[in-house]
Amino acid sequence: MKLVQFFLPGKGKRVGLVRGDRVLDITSPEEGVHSVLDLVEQGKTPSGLVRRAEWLARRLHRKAMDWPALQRTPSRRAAHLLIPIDPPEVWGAGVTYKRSAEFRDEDAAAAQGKKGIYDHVYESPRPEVFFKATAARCVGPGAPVLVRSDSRLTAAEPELAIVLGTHGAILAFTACNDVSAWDIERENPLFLPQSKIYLGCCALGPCLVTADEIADPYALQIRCSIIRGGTTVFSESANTSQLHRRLEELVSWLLKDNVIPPGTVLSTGTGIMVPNELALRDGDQVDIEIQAIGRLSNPVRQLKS
Ligand code: DO4
Ligand code: MG
Repeated sequence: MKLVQFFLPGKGKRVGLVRGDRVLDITSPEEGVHSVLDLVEQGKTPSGLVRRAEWLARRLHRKAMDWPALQRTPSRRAAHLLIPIDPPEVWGAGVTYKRSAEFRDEDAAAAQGKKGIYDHVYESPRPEVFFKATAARCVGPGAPVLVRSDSRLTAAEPELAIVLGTHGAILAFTACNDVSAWDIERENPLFLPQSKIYLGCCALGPCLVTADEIADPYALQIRCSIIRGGTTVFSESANTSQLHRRLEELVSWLLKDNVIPPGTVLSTGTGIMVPNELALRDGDQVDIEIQAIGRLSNPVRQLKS
């Protein structure tokens, strides 16, 4: 099952169930369903979430929306997609692909003469798990991801993300752009939170795909493209088969002596490293396409100091 949130002029945020090319509006204030997060909190488990959404779709006979038509640039005047969940917390896992460890170690060596911290994390039983964002710092499809005013080298990090329920159950999947200020991270590892957490640092979407629909989460193709002035200047892919950790392993480290609210998103790390020369610029567009999930597309804006 695919779940979305969309904006409807005059009505605001709606909850949608995608069926083929149609989107059923399953918003139900009477049932306490104003958002996908409400549905996640009520559903609790993957099957509970699917049952709850199906039940609402049967009960409410509303006119369906056109799925392709919702995928347009956000505007107050037209229906469009919103972030598929307003996550109370977003966490990131890091250095979960060999490519990420190698690339970051080469750059750390060039910047500080130190090599090996990323390789250590890649091999270590303990994964890198970091706090990434709250709903207010995240954007949905078509909304701008931001480059910090004090960064000159911010990169897209295309990642598979999971949505967690109570006790860390994997409820659904989505695409995440873990936008990161690499120059700040590289200057000193202690600056990582400033590289990762700021306004517009995270994009999620276009939809949530419930866990029952992803037969093998370790066999998903991920492609990232950067479009500049109408030309695709970067396009590369990775596959979640290259993910060095099991999803349950990442979740169990996140939950170790930690409490996370239902609807928390955990992004699983990037296997695609964009070359430094293609640091994000104002006006770029980043497309992240994940098999079985769809395409998350966002423009880029550089914040001015
Ligand atoms: O340690 C830096 C961040 C790692 C990360 O975000 C990733 O590998 O995706
Ligand atoms: Mg990342």
